[in-house]
Amino acid sequence: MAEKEKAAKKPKLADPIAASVDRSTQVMIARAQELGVETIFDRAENMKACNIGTQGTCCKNCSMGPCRLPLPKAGIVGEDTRKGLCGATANTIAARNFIRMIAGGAAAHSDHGRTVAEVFRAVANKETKDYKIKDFEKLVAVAKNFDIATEIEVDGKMVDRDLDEVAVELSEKALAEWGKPSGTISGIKRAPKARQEIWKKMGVEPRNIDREIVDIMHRTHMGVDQDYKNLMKQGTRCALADGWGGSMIATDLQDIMFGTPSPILSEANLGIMKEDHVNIIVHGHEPVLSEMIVAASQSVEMVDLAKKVGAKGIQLGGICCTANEMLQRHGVPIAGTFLQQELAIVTGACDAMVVDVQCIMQNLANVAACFHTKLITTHPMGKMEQDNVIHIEFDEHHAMEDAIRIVTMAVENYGKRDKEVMIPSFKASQVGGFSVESIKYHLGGTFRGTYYTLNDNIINGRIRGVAGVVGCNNVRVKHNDGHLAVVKELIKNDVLVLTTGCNAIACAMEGLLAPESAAAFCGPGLAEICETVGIPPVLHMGSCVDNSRILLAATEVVKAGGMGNDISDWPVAGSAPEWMSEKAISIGEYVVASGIYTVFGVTFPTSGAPVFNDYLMKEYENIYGGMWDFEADPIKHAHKMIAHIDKKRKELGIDKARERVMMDMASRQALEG
Ligand code: BF8
Repeated sequence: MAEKEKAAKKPKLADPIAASVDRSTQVMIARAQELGVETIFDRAENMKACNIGTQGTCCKNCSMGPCRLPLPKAGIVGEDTRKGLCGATANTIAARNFIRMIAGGAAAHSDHGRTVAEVFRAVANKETKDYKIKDFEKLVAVAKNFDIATEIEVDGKMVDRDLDEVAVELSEKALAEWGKPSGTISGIKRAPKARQEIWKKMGVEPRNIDREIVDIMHRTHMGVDQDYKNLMKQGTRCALADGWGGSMIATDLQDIMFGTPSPILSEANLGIMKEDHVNIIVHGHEPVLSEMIVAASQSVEMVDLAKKVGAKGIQLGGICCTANEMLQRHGVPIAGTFLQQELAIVTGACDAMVVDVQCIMQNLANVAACFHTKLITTHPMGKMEQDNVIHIEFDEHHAMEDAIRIVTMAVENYGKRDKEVMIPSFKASQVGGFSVESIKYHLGGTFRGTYYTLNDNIINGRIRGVAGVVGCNNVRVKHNDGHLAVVKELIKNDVLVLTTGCNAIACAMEGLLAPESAAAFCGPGLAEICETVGIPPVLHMGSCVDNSRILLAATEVVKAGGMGNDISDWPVAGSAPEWMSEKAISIGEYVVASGIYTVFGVTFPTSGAPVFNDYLMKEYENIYGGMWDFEADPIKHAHKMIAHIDKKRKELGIDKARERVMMDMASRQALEG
């Protein structure tokens, strides 16, 4: 083959500087390329996304297709006559695809919730000694949400009910949420009354979690629902079953068993790995596994074993939402975001990577094969076909035993490192662990235990509004660029940011989760609040299932008063600047249907069906008070959110207060000058 032809066939390599804004990621992409190890960044250079699929108008729900309905270059002029073989319109195809994404996302979050509920049932029935109830106060609070009696009458007096009994009843009632034959899921009762009325009127109250997912798979089968509005109604019902159901149960029961998070200091980025320690990276989503790995790796027995093999200790680190779970409850440092998973192995210092479910790239096995790293799958649902992957199935009935086996394997692998270790030195300090309960305490001021002070500072204009910025990385855009640009623009404009998922990790790596960042990045009003209270301007609220915490925080704001009677009334907006997963679509839909205007970046999967797209982005506001939006440019993205926040301030009549605060600040600065 001629040299020229050979060069033409050689796969392209990513430009590390163009691929990420994060220096450790840039360094490690270059290192991978130097070692000839392929990563997702290189693959993205060689495989382009399909335009029609990206726009949501490719139907492959039967074998007569796929029917592809590309958007004409000049847009739709006149009537949209595009249709598939069966006659399905672009709206029908895009709506079917969209709600199938919701079903996928809701299934992932909710099945995680089911696993947690099953472990909780084993705890309640004393079938496992490895897990215990840590937060009894939360047990009682959650039980009340399920209408479980927490007091009983004895001799005419009300006394506390036995908490073991309460736990057993709660475990049964929680598990029933997946399949109860009548009624609606319990979680929706926690939303403001006005919101519940909207859901009732629209007929979108979820019946049970599993049913809403199955319903979507049925109605999107060839030849069933062919009305995009009706399809979306079910999409909403399913997404609400995720946010106010499966995800919320996951968060609540995890808090009961593993502890409700409160602010905790830690670090983030690949620089948390240590050359002279055994490094174990835990990656995935379900904390039932990582809780045991944390305990096992801190045990004297395991630390002694590590010392015996010549290491100074055991360094745990997390990737993806497992990282967020271990951070918020134990302060375990975060090694990186979704896009850094392969790079953690490329350091040459990862002695074991332990994975469970969701957001785990199959290419990890190929990368691990180039190093000494043991890649261990632990979930019956998440195996890999490659021969070098070890499967150790994790079970709550012998959880600690499994964890010790895994940690021992990592320790014994320490001496087998076969490539020069290269750990980038970059890492940042962070404070994580802001639950609904701990925010209440922090912002409570003299009125400890309420959101009154937060409301007060929104009303007086120091805080312009609140934004939930969440979601994934997407290799189609520069890693972390969108996340950081959106968040920095928001806090610069006095918008307090609540974050979860990979956005939280991106912010942590940039130092935005450290209280000192307030002085450097915030507008004067938000900086003043953060400095007075001692919080960062970006509050880490956990993993992606913990977006349920954001729903409940929004509800607390409504309850605290002064800003309308529904979530859609107050100055709040949502964002996922670099989304990629089906879970993000499910989250987006339940957030929007809960009344929050939400902007997505990168691309939007209904853009090929303009009528349906407008339904989500315009008509939705009249139905739910919240609506979808799309903006790829991060600064415009942030300003769309700020414009919505300002619109809500105006509607509430609190826009003048903010002008006064700004004037005060200006006059103060003039005086100081
Ligand atoms: O559930 S943000 S890339 S890690 S899907 Fe995945 Fe997206 Fe990260 Fe957590 Ni959420």
